[in-house]
Amino acid sequence: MHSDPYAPHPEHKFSFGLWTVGNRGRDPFGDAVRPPVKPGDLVRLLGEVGAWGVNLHDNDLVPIDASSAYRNQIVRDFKKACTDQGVVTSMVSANLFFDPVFRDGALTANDPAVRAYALQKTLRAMDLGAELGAKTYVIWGGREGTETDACRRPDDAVVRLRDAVNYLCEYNLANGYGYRIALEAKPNEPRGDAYFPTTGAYLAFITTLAHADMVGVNPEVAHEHMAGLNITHAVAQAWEAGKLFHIDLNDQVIGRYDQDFRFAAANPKAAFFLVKFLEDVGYNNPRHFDAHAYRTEDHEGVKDFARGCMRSYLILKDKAARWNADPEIQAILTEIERDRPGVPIVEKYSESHVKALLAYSFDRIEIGKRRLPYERLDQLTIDLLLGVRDGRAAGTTPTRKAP
Ligand code: GCO
Ligand code: MN
Ligand code: MN
Repeated sequence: MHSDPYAPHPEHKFSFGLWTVGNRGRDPFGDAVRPPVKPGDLVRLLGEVGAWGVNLHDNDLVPIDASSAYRNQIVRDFKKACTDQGVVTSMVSANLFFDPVFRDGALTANDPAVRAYALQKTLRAMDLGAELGAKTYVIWGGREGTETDACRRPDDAVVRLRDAVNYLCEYNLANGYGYRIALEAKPNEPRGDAYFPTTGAYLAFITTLAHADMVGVNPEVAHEHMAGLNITHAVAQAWEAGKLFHIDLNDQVIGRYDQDFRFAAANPKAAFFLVKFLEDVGYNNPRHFDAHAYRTEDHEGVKDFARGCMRSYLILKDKAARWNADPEIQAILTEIERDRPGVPIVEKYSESHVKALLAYSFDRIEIGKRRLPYERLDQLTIDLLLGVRDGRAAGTTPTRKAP
């Protein structure tokens, strides 16, 4: 019997939002093409395709006007569906973008009552998630932005969001929820301009919070691509800062509308470097596919979409292992950073180091002659990705740590 080497397992921590597999294919020009599916049935779909976790906004599960008795019934049924399917609730969030009350923003809106309502809704979403066992709380400021900057000073929005996140951290502590709060940036859509357009902007913001240790980021492939940026660079900076709490995997052609394509569907090479990075560093938080099936698909197609996200991740993970074990690739990597005897140490400042550095005479011309065979290196990568290079040589182990 052959077991599928690209089959998902719980240790991969693959998760999907109710809004992703439940997406009905509505877009600004056309109505829904798929019938609504109940949350319990979406969990069954996730169990069937082999996902580990489910994520939700409060109102993906509980209607915005539900009575508390109805809410409790829904939560009970949902918990049962999760237990039956062996699917965990991984992440929760509050929907602060759909209802008309949030048309001017939520936590940064001008009307103090809107801000207070948004905060109350978030506290209740945190209660809901805690009841379901979620450990990650995501804040995506869908409506926190503008079409015209005449409406408020942008630094007021920064202050309002800081006050709100500080408040939520206190609530998290007071209730012993143990959430890790992850901030998700997006440059635009649905607003003309969002206040925290990139992961880098949030990384800077986090350092100004009262409980900075509790707060990290949730970078999304499509969002960095929409801004024309390199997702792997953003993720690497977050990782290095100890802030990569969660990740939204999908795909997006730069310069297009907010596409939310299946992971690796549009830019497989960029997806490869991202997966390779996550695997090289040992990222072990949830891997969330925040995407949806093409509008042309039906319910079966939604399963193809979900399976495809996970399968592409695992194929790229296998390619990354091959890349790391490829002797020719590794030889190039070793050569391009080979030490040169006698060159002064620059990693750490000290009086003697600086003296040695200032006294050293560099042969600039000679140094500049080292070959940097990146054409060859990139082509080897392409050969490997396109399947004409195996990447592993028999009996070969990597000679250096993964870069
Ligand atoms: C988007 C966002 C959302 C968020 C979600 C969780 O572009 O709409 O990516 O899908 O991730 O609201 O907070
Ligand atoms: Mn998105
Ligand atoms: Mn997202």
